[in-house]
Amino acid sequence: MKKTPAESRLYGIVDLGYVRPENVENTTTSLLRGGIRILQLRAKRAPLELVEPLARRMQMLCRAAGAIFVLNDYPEMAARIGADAVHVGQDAGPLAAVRALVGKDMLIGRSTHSPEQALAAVTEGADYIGFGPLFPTGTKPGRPAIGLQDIAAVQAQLGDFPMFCIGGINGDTLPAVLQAGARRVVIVSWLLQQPDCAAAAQNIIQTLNSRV
Ligand code: TZP
Repeated sequence: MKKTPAESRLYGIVDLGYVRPENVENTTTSLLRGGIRILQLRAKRAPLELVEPLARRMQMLCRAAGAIFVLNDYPEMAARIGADAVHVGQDAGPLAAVRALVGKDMLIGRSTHSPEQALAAVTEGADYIGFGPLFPTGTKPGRPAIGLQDIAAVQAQLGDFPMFCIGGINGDTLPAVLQAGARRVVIVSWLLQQPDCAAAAQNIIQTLNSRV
């Protein structure tokens, strides 16, 4: 049965901006141990010959844990390695073109930065969306923060469609994000920088499950 992102409230990203290639496997294992069931490899500016073996390894680890593995940015590679999902930005063109590359069974996620983009991505056939950055973040430098004010209205229009709020979310900002109507979040740098990221993920998931 196709795994669904809607089952997850916390989405993790192994970002090579924070994790050295030789630590990808350990970090993946820790995040999965912490209960994350949708996990992305984000490898901006890394050579493709480095990305593909890391993606294959993460796909195997995620599969063994029953988690969704998402490859950021590379639909052809995602198709080649049999990734569960591919995540693309606004610059990837129409989702129909991405769908043509990855086939009918792969999940497609799209980054969105406004209510209009969020609704458009869903109309175009995204299986989930990212919505943000809510706050300024060093993980996506130069991208203006969109704030919290549109979360509730967009989520209300989408029903329980999986919209993952993203950007600058951490243990301190999470309560305000939930208060603003978020049901699902992506946390990148904060989680990766915790001394025990499995325990940190577990705590966040508990908070999400009790508050949402
Ligand atoms: N897209 C919008 S914000 C962002 C991405 C990939 C980065 C979020 O990272 P962090 O470290 O959780 O702020």
